[in-house]
Amino acid sequence: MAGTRIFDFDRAIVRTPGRSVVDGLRAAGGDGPDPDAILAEHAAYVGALGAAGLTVDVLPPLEAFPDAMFVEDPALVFAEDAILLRPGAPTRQAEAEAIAPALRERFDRVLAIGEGTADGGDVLVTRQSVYIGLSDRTDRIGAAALARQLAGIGRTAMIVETPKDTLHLKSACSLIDEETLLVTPSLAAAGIFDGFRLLIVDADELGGANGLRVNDIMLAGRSYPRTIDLLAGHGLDVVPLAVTEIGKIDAGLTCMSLRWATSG
Ligand code: CIR
Repeated sequence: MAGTRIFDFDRAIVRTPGRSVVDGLRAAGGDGPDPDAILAEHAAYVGALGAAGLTVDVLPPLEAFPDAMFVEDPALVFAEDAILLRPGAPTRQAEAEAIAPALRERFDRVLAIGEGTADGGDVLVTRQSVYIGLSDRTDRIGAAALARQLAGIGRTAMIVETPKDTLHLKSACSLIDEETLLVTPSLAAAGIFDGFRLLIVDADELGGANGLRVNDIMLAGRSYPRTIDLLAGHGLDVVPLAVTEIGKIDAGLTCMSLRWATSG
């Protein structure tokens, strides 16, 4: 299937969470997630991607890396190319090396950034450009290195600021369609998305800003009813998914997969 729209995908990679997910990074501390409940959330997510029409390859758990189920962070993928990133958290750095063989099996060309740090969660791909958010995980050197690799494959990068106190750029925004983004109030106020229509989540549903548009459906956190209404009001076919456990380790729906459209 050729991807005709930027959110059309037919393939995805995910990774089953290990029992060590209980030690996943979390900025605010607190209790770790329940590994069985995370498995259930993950299984529902994989099922939803399958129902949306994607073939989902499931990689095995990596117990040595508590956050390895968040495969979006160590790599960025497009129809023809993959780019290995350099995760900014010390405990996650080796995840890029760990996912490299799976990418080499599936992509003709696997590029890499050679310096700095950059997490895939800080990368928002739109039709016009690829936004790279500077954050505690993505530094200027890594962002510039990624921008150079993107230029080499014909994509324009825009380096922006991830809002303070936000883990990743995509913790605060999501692609809805070619012209529309779902954003937090602070990201809307930052004015970095000129030219897009913005759907702004309620101040008490900030976590709802991370959703995942896949083909004709929109995956959204079940804990965010007003965001679900907002998305449905925009005409989207919303599939609500439980995110309570992954939320305990600062994660949302985009981070659990790498998605792409095969070009053949
Ligand atoms: C971390 O702090 O790295 C993980 N506990 C959560 C990563 C979430 N990834 C994402 O938003 N792309």
